[in-house]
Amino acid sequence: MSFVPAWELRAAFARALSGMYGTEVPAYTTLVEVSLGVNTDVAAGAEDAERLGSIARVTAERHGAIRVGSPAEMAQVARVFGAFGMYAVGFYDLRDAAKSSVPVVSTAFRPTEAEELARNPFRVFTSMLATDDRRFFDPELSAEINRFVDARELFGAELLELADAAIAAGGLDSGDAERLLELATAAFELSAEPVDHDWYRRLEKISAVAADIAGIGSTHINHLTPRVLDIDQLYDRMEQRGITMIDEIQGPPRWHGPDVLLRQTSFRALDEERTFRFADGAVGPGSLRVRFGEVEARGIALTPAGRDHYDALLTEVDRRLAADPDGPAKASVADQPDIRALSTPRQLTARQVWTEAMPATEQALDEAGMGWFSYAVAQDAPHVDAPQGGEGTRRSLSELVHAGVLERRPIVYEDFLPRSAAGIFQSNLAAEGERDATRDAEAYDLHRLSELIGAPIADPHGLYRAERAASLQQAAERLGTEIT
Ligand code: OOG
Ligand code: NI
Repeated sequence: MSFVPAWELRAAFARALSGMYGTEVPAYTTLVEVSLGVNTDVAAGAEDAERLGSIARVTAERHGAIRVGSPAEMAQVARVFGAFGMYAVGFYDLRDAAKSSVPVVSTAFRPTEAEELARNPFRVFTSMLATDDRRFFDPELSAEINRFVDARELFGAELLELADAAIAAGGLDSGDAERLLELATAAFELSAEPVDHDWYRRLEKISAVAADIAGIGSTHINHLTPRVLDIDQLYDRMEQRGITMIDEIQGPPRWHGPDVLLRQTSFRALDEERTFRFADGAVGPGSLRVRFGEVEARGIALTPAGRDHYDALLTEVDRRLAADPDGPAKASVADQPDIRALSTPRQLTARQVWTEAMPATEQALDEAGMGWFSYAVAQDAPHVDAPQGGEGTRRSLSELVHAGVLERRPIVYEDFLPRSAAGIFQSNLAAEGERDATRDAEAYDLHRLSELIGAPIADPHGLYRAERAASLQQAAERLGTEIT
């Protein structure tokens, strides 16, 4: 029997979910095909196409999303994903994300080390229903939801035990590995169990997300997102295939400068047939929209300063759009492909704002302290004098980069954007739902969520900072000089 390490389990898990999802949602298969075509073309067309990730990594790369109903369920999710070397990173409060708030707080489970990400970067955005948020749920309904959630079982004892064993050993023997994969994949399948009609519809009135999470006895992957190297081209090709995408590509605009953070787009959920159980006990067919398709392009991670700048630019885009809802004339910001998603007033405005105010090269982004980069000794690096003691043992980073001794490499953004996430949630909402903004919001942050689920949640910036520091440490050792 051979031992299967966590990263191989993770790669196999992503593949198994992809296989399962493809049979359940045929449009996903089209999306994966088109993504593959775009990636192959981009990789063949540009020398630096793999600067933000090898083609092997990007082709296998997926993120999924699940939603659960309580801290106890979140804690179990942490065990299941822990088996695959995926750990909670980041905190997202989607209750407050501009205009489209939903009653959840979220984190993402993903590998945290550069080497593990390079092997397989599978990640799952995981949301927890905030049943104690009085803007959405009154105390009675909240108690009813909690009772319902506490009584169900998302993950069986065998799965959790195997997960714990995998965490303890950093992997499993092949027999157990297979069983773990089978049980974990099945736990995220859409269940065929009849849906309690009245309960589901009652929750749906408050929020479709609440119904999706607490209206049924199981959870499910609600989308699985491939990564593409050119999302504008993908958008165009999907529309040519007759799949209507949402109006916009979310996140940064397309522009001539470096790609940063995350750009995403999606297509709406389709109605899927489900069985309902009615109040009189009768069972009958119906339909629900719970799943959708999404695709993403990833860029350079921004530092806190870069992120503040990004957020300020978003605010500026909103401000200009409020003043001029049509946006600038297309011709004034054009020189881009003729794609519907790039011609909306928001995109045109964003492009204009970015051209005015965003550092337009990787070097400028780094020098402004806005992007996360790592540094490696260049292959053809000019000779660095051996340190002579005193001042001579130190070299400044910018001096070494300018001299061509160190090469700057972008660190890819491995996380999510709350505003895009809230937008993505809308992909499967038919109605806004009801809420009373005057009632109390529960205060949640990374630490509170971490305490509730009894597992640490890493700060994304801490991880990017550590990757940068490790690269500098390694370079300093190779050069035999201190880098300041
Ligand atoms: C998660 C939405 C967030 C993304 O890519 O931002 C997300 C959900 O709909 O449950 O997946
Ligand atoms: Ni997503």
